[in-house]
Amino acid sequence: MKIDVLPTFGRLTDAQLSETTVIVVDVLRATTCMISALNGGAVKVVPTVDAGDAVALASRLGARECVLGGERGGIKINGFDLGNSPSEYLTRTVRNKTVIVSTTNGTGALYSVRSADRILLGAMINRTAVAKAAACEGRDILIVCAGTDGQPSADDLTCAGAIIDAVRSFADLGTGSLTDMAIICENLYKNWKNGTFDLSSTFHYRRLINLGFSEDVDFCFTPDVTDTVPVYREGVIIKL
Ligand code: 3SL
Ligand code: MG
Repeated sequence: MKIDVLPTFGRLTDAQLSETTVIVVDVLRATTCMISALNGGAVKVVPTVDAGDAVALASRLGARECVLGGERGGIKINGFDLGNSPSEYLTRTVRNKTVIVSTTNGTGALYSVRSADRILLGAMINRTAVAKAAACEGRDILIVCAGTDGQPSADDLTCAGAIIDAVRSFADLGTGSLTDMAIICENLYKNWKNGTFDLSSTFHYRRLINLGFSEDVDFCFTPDVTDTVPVYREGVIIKL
């Protein structure tokens, strides 16, 4: 088994996506919110890149059926029901509803891998569960990070490293199993865990703190809160 990490999403070749288990990571905060929505009782999550598409889908389904969530620049989109804080998705608001979400980077990352055979959603809160599910698939693993505005984001790279570290409990990762980017991510995670790397100096992490979302950030970086592993298939996210 080989593990690679893409620091930002982009155009992916069929060769990168076939015979591969893809894990999409947007730890701050899109994939953490989507996992939380399923834990909050949502029937499914439908990600859209364009906010207008989200609104159009919501009006087709009707307000009784769905909840509209998402952000731009970290702030709730005007007219949407929810923003992009995990706590908003862990409430009765989403129970038995279809959650339609559009976010700055996370929904684009999902769309970019839509043709892959198997797509799982990863975050720190489900790092061991998603690592186990991916390892059990027995295929090579490609972790696709959402990044921030087209740039690599240290929060995602650290989370990717946390997932790789967890895969070690379920698969034999010998020399040569990890690409250099995967090795870098795993070391970043180890440094974060032992306190020698401080995420609070990094761009998106700091921006969320400055916007008043420090509780979100703390939750998003709490490992193994849940066993929920979402799978993204035919445009819809459900529990595996
Ligand atoms: O980029 C995204 O998809 C969001 O998760 C970004 S934010 O953390 O909500 O600002
Ligand atoms: Mg992010």
